[in-house]
Amino acid sequence: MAHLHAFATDDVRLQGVAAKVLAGERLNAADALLLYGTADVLALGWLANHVREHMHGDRTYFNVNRHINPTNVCVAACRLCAFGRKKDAPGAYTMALEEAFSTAASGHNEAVTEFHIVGGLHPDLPFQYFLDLCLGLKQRFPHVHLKAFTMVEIAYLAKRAKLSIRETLVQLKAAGIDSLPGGGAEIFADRVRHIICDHKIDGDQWLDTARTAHQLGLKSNATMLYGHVENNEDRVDHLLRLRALQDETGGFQTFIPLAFHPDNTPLQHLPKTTGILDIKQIAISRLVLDNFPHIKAYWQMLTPKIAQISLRFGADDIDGTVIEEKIYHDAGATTPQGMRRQELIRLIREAGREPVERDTLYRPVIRNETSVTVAV
Ligand code: V47
Repeated sequence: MAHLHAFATDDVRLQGVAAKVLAGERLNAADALLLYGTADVLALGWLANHVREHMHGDRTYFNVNRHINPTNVCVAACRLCAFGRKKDAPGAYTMALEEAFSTAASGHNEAVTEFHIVGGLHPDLPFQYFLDLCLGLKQRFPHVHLKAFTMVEIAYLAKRAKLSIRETLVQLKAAGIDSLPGGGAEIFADRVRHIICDHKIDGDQWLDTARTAHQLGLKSNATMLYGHVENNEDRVDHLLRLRALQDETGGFQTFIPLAFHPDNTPLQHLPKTTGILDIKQIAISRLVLDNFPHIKAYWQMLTPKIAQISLRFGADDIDGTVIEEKIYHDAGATTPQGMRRQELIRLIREAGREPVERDTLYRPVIRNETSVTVAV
């Protein structure tokens, strides 16, 4: 009850939602829409922070990871994307396996604990390439977690290999993948999907693929791309569909709202997201997704400054060192392509939080001069 007294808002409509949050009750679609509609971001942030501190205290997670994008060749021509290229287009690339292994090695001196591997839907690369990629990485870097391939890539590989989604995931798991990233979810609503990513699997297929991964014991993340042609109803629908699947499987670890970067995409006429929308989206995600353990403020997308502020508006994770980000930089992001461990720690400390280096499964990583161990 002490908290009830601390909560204050000029927006009387928020009081009902606040009472629910403080009582630990689940929010519904109408509540979520009301949160999008409020101008009282401090009250919204206060509530999200209340939930965040209840779940995690001051603990704020980051990891030391490296992104590997094996190819930007992609059969889909998503209007949201500036990364994908047709096979013969200028700038198209596909890494030979040895190239992917040396790319992986080039971040290894920071003792990365995770490779984040996503790429285009390449029309010719055989399924075996992806199995060999995972096997080769595991052989060379046995302690590094492979967070690899979005649900969209999994569905495409399955189609090309003429395998079920389940069998595709079983074989990739045997080859070394440990979990899946959250990309490709975009906005589930068909109307929006037709505009921004017409050739991708639809929302239900994305959710079905995630369900299958979770059933096989693979954790995954989930994302939502916001700030383009979607409306608040589409955002709420997206969040509620994720929450429903999480009730069923418990397989999601982290939700990552991704701010749309329009530059160099066919949607470049659209304005960029604003700081207020970014902060609100973090807070609403924390409040609506009550069954997601973590909300990530991905600094690459949000900028380090907004990501840092997010740590007091509901986010408990700031992603990692990244090293060589390509997808948003092709779309005009001006953030650095990577960040040192010490810099991430400074951002977190200055937000009054306690930095916790984690592995991909959120186990604390303990470092000393000569070795890295994961506390279990
Ligand atoms: O699905 C593509 C997005 C996603 C643009 O799981 C764009 O830990 C903004 O999912 N502007 C891939 N966004 C990245 C991703 C991700 C990132 C960090 C961490 C994790 C995780 C996952 O990037 C795509 C799409 O939604 N994207 N183009 C663009 N122009």
